[in-house]
Amino acid sequence: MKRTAINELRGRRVWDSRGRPTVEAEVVLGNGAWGRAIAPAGASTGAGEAKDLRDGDAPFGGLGVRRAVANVNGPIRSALLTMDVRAQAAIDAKLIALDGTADKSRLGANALVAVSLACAQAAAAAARVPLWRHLAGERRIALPVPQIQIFGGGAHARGRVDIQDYLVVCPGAGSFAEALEWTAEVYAAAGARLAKKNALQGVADEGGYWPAFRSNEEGLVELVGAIADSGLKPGDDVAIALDIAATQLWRGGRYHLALENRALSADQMIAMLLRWTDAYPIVSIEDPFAETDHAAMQAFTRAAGARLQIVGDDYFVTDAARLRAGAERGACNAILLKPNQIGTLSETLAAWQAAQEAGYGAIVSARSGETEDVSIVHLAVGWGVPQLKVGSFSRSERMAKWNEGLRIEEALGTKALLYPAQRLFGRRRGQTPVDKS
Ligand code: 2PG
Ligand code: MG
Repeated sequence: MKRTAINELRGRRVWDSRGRPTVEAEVVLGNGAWGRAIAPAGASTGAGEAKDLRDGDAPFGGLGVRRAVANVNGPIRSALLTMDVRAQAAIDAKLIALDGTADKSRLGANALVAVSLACAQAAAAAARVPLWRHLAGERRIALPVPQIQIFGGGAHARGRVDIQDYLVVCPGAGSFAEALEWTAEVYAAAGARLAKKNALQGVADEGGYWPAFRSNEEGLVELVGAIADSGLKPGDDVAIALDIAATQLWRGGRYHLALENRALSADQMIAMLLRWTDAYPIVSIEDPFAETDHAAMQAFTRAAGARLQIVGDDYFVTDAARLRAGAERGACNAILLKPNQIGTLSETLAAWQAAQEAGYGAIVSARSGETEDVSIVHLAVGWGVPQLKVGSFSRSERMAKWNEGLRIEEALGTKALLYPAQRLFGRRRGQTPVDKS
């Protein structure tokens, strides 16, 4: 048996951060090196996403993964045994062909992504390097800018507020470690503010506070207040990013803000977001419009794309072809990269490459249902993706990933350079545009 050949592949059911079943895959090589990975799961999923295979019957609300695990232990195992684990593209091509569907629904994107990532982990283990180094080779490396949720809403907090994620980024931080320090202060300050006004209802699915706001805009006011309470400068030190997840609000041609008891047309929604962008230090907005509302996505990008990062999540679903089509029509200027949205590592990489070719920004992102698996941090660093979003600053499925970033920054030593956030967000209103060279 060749040292790097796949000698064993096992699938098993484990549990995610919402207490729901998910798929873990473990790959063992001829030389005994091994890799393991766990599929995450979304709650606000795009219609174009690859499909998890769920049992659909009795236990766990139909979310069981008996069939997906059986696919790992049956057909996927048979197809991959003896393959060289270093041939990630060939492995992923085999997985895609074996599944044979456009949306990975036969074997399940949850089965495929766990296996694909476990193979990458095993290949890194065989080379005796961490996954980020295995992916980067000798390329110069920098840590990504963290995007961290402070308040959670939408599908992650039973719709208590309409906006799904109120996040912070730290354009003024000099390192990954410093960005986390500032975020820790802002997170604590935000919790204290909510508790004081009796608006704290616990934490939402990604660890951000579950807030009892009276309007969606109140979240922006509180976030700016929390940044200032921390002794940091809103906008310069710490700025705001939003994920509207607007597909969730879209019914009958209007955007429904249930909290405010009103429904906006696309034009009214554009006007509201532009007003917010003028009034608050917002540098990035994700899924500002529904995944099918191309006209609004284009109009908003035309109106605000020069000063705002506009991110397609449900809109692009980590699909290189969708990204290219979006770039063609001038919609958004950045993409969210989630491996389980498309199913394999190689397809995720293709989406990142397509983004670079189109001059789009990119953010590697976790899902709302996560685990102790920290592979995505390694993907962001190893591929040189400039931003990373893994939810809030509490709960260990989130903190495991921030902590892994700290370890990588330490391993890089003096070579650790945060991607200059000023470069990413320098087009923000009031700032001199920064030369991209
Ligand atoms: C998103 C993600 C993570 P979900 O919309 O960006 O915040 O949520 O995993 O539920 O799709
Ligand atoms: Mg999103």
